[in-house]
Amino acid sequence: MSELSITRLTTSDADFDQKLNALLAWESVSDKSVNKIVDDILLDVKNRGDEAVVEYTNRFDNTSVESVAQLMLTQARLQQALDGLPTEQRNALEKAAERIRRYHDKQRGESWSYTEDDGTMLGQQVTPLDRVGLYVPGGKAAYPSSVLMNAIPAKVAGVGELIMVVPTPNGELNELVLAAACLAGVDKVFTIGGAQAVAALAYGTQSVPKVDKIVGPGNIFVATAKRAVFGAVGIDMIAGPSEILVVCDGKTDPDWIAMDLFSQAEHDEDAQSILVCPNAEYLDAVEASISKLLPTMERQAIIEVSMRERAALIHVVDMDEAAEVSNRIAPEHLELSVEDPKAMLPKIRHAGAIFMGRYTAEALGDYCAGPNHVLPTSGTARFSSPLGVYDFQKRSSLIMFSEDGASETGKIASVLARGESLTAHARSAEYRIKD
Ligand code: HSO
Ligand code: ZN
Repeated sequence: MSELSITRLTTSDADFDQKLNALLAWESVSDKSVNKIVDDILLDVKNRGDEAVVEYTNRFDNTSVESVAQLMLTQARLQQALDGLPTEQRNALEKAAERIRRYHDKQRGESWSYTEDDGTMLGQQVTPLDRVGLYVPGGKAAYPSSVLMNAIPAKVAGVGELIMVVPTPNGELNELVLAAACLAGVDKVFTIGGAQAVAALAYGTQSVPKVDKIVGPGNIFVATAKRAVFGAVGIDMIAGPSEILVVCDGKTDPDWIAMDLFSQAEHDEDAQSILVCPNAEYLDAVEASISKLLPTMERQAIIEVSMRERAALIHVVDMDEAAEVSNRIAPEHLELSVEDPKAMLPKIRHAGAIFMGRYTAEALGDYCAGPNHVLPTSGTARFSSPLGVYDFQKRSSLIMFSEDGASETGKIASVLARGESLTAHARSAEYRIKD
């Protein structure tokens, strides 16, 4: 048993709001020296292409290659990784991929149009992005599940070419990551990472094709590089540390809840796990489970820091107040560990993913439930959504006027254009007005 004191908050405390704000405060570190290093690398790769990519890769990943060609993996190599997996792992990866694909199939945006009485047609055409770059981190945060979660929606959207980059420190490849890339249908893989990989994708080099959008998580160098190339290419959201908020009615096995809190805490010392409950004794019971289970955890050191620095047990008056607190936090993952989660759902307005009922462990969502595990963090669920097929598609407006439609609607345009003193606009519309 190891005693771990976890922050306790009570909504009835006069300073609850301030305490909650302090608990949630998390600034992504933006470091001037990192900005400078990244800017230099971006410019160098932009100017010198492959040559710079090779130099940075040899320096940062401790390799000794002579060309980018040596940093490219063939489809046969990806297939070999998949074929080499133990059967149990291969089956699990295949089942997860199947479930993720099935869910994302529903998200495909469809083109539409309508025709007005005079024959004018208006609509929206949905098209996939031509080429997308997927960044996969090396080392500690190399998650094959994230390869599936990023690559499958891109392929479902119909992206023409999906290019994955993954650093291989000391030349070591992660077989599970390659197997996931094979299953998800990644088209090309370069074993490069860091800001140099982001630059290669954003600007293109002699060997690395220029992409239209870069997705996937990375360390501070990667995140800074992605921010810097935004505009030249699209990027996905810049993810903060993982978070979980459990809202519980006090009737779920406390060990289950303790482990659910650990499941996100084990990602990172900065991860945040919060439990909200109207029953104070239940909060004590979960705290006891936390102390009991902590020594059994392989990642005890990370979990301990995360729980000590960023976790909280929040006592609320009732479940309505629990929902209010949840909406204020707008968590990445929300577990509704209650008897009737469907009844509670209408009260929930902001959350990246909502895990409903006592049996729905958030961990299933991380791997194989089907929905995406790339979710808005740090309260951004107030205005953004999970990664999805729609992030790999774009929409073009369609406008086709009939002769009669051009004449009638042209009169409106003409008046408005003259109001703006834009005569060419007005006359362009007026040419098409019938006498
Ligand atoms: N919970 C993480 C995703 C992940 N979990 C990957 C395990 N592997 C961010 O939502
Ligand atoms: Zn996770």
